[in-house]
Amino acid sequence: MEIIKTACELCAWACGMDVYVENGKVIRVKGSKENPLNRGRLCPKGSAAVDYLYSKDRILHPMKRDGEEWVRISWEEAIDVIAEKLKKVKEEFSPKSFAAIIGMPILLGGSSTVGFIRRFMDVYGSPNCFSPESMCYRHEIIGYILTTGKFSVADPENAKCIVVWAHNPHASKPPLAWMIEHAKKKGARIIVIDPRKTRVAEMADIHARIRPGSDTALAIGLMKVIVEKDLYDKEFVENYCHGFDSLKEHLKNYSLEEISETTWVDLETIEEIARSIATIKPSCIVQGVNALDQVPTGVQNARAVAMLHALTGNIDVKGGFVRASRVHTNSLRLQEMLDSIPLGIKEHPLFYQVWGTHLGEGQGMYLYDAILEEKPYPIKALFIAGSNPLLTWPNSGKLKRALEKVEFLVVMDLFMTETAKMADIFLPAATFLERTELCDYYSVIFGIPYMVLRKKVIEPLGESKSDVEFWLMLAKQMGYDKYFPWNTPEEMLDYVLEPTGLTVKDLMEKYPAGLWMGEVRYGEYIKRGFKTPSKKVELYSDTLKKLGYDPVPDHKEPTESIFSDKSKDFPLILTTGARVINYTHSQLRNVEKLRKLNPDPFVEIHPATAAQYGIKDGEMVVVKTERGEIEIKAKITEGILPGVINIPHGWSNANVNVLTSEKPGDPISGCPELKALLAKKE
Ligand SMILES: Nc1nc2c(c(=O)[nH]1)N[C@H]1C(S)=C(S)[C@@H](COP(=O)(O)OP(=O)(O)OC[C@H]3O[C@@H](n4cnc5c(=O)[nH]c(N)nc54)[C@H](O)[C@@H]3O)O[C@H]1N2
Ligand SMILES: Nc1nc2c(c(=O)[nH]1)N[C@H]1C(S)=C(S)[C@@H](COP(=O)(O)OP(=O)(O)OC[C@H]3O[C@@H](n4cnc5c(=O)[nH]c(N)nc54)[C@H](O)[C@@H]3O)O[C@H]1N2
Ligand code: SF4
Ligand SMILES: [Mo]
Repeated sequence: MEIIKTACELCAWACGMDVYVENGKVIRVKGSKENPLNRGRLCPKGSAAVDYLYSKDRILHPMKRDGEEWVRISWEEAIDVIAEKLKKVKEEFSPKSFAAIIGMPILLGGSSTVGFIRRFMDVYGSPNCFSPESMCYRHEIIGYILTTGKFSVADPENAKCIVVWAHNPHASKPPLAWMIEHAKKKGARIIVIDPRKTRVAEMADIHARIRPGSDTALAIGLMKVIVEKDLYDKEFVENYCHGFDSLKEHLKNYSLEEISETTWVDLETIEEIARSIATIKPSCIVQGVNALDQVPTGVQNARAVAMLHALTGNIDVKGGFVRASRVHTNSLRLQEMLDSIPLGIKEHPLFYQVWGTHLGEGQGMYLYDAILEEKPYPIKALFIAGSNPLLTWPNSGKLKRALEKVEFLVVMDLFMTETAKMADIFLPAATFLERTELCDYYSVIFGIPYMVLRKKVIEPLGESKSDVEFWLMLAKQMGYDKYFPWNTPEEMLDYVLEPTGLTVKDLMEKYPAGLWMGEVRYGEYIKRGFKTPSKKVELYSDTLKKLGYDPVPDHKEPTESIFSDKSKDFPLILTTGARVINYTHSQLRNVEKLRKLNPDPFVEIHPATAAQYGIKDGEMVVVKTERGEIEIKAKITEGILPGVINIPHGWSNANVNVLTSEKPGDPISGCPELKALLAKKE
């Protein structure tokens, strides 16, 4: 029996995984003790990796559509058909008429996997690459960069006061939950801001049960207390912040009473949170991965989080808001294509780049109309790899019409997903246990400067192939050899790794469990300042002002506000997508031991709201918004606020995205609103 060390990819965090292999078959998996993140633990999803790998539902050969039927084809035929079609689209329309949606598993393949697909598109001439970052995390990155010039993360492990804001790590980020539990044992104060009673809320010292979509108002309230009660770090603010006086003026526009009414958080709690983060040192705010993004103030919420760290003197200090150095590798992008603008960027330029830092992709919410209305130009060929947008992207009804209209749809996946069912060509993907890739993003998600090679622990099952292998084959067929001189994904990885002085062989043999690739540097700004135009933390943003956005975060009601007339017809606040531990988005419903833990989709309803409508626990109810309706099982729980309902995403039999809208909600980033909508019970 061989034990191969790799990194899990069943959700976003890359826990170290020991894989036990016997005669070319995976027998079991365990958490790697050496991994700095999970230190030997795995969550239920990671523990079920063997069932996932050998699922009977996997499709292990390419197929093409023939009317209503699927016909099995060879890889050669699939590549021929795809290459032919791509050449035609380019000749008859424009290279821009080819678009790709890459999903979470591709993003988690590391910078080289994403970079490789982007390189193909660069050579072909299309900038139109999209990912779930249109609605996740990117907005946080933009907000942090606009404020401090860099992307930082909270350091809860070393903090004495931890604010967990719109985040449910016990379901969504177990390694973080373990860190917070540890910090709590060491005496850290835990503050949770969430409308729902999550597990971390249950162990918290303060739980602010906020009205969904009103977080910017709360952030303003916290700043107001900190500034007006003289609790801020004067030395840091005087020397390292730009626009303090403007912020101070802005805060005068609000009263704490108004903020309390807007947020449903009482005055004492607002004051207590503000005092805690300002006076307990070090303190940090762990922002959730998407909930604060998916509102009209998505980027501004992240600005507010960064600003609160600055006002309280917690930037670049151990236990505060820190940045780990990143691994420097060769980029696979063609630099000359960076100026070619994808869809949605004319409308949201900061989504693409901030002060010359390219964040690199289109705003996917503009893809719907590009396909349906052919505006500003038609999209004729669409590739979807590692994503199930029919369940995970908003406004499924409209997206379905778009997928029906697009002339040529290729889907690469492990399973016949709802999205794959619409494809012209299906390509069978290999899982993370059947391919080699670089997992080089621990520093971005946890501030841990660590890198590990995710390894091919067994040969791909059937005819499945890794995504990179497919794009490499297609590149050769298209005659792009000059740009793709590599024969295998491993050769490409050696090129990417060059600046590190390491090779795939080194990572396999010398550092199988991974290695530290840098350090967390504290107080760097003292020597260098911040990488913003003012060289300071920008409490007031001239960049935003110039582009016509609010220079200082300002509260905006969700487009569908409970205080608007629409609430007469749709009186319930709907928040969507809260994670459960055993599933990742639309995945893993077919793994029996995970399904048993949570067999059905549900809508969480408070007992008082249920009583108002006469709904019993377990009863099927119809939930409706302006976009559509779904039938779903009621789960009555004190865990949600009265008047608010919560529906997880990713279920084909009760798809919450039938209810959501793809309309860009955040004017800066174009993020759609998925966290505060209005709904009714039919
Ligand atoms: N098991 C599992 N883990 C995952 C994933 C998964 O699908 N399954 N997905 C991964 C990905 S890609 C992501 S983005 C992360 C997301 O991980 P998280 O950021 O933790 O996301 P959620 O669970 O959607 O939301 C966290 C909390 O935000 C609260 N919330 C909802 N609306 C609001 C609001 O308006 N204000 C405030 N303050 N709180 C609100 C919800 O009640 C919920 O408890 O999880 C990652 N990890
Ligand atoms: N209403 C609502 N919708 C949401 C959210 C929400 O909070 N509310 N959250 C959003 C967020 S934050 C995110 S990140 C998105 C995620 O959206 P998606 O990225 O679409 O998420 P998944 O459902 O995980 O889809 C991944 C697909 O890739 C397949 N797959 C797995 N491994 C591989 C591989 O190696 N190669 C290939 N080619 N395929 C593979 C899986 O079988 C699965 O079908 O969902 C978003 N959708
Ligand atoms: S939290 Fe679970 S699914 Fe996510 S990487 Fe770790 S073990 Fe895998
Ligand atoms: Mo996400």
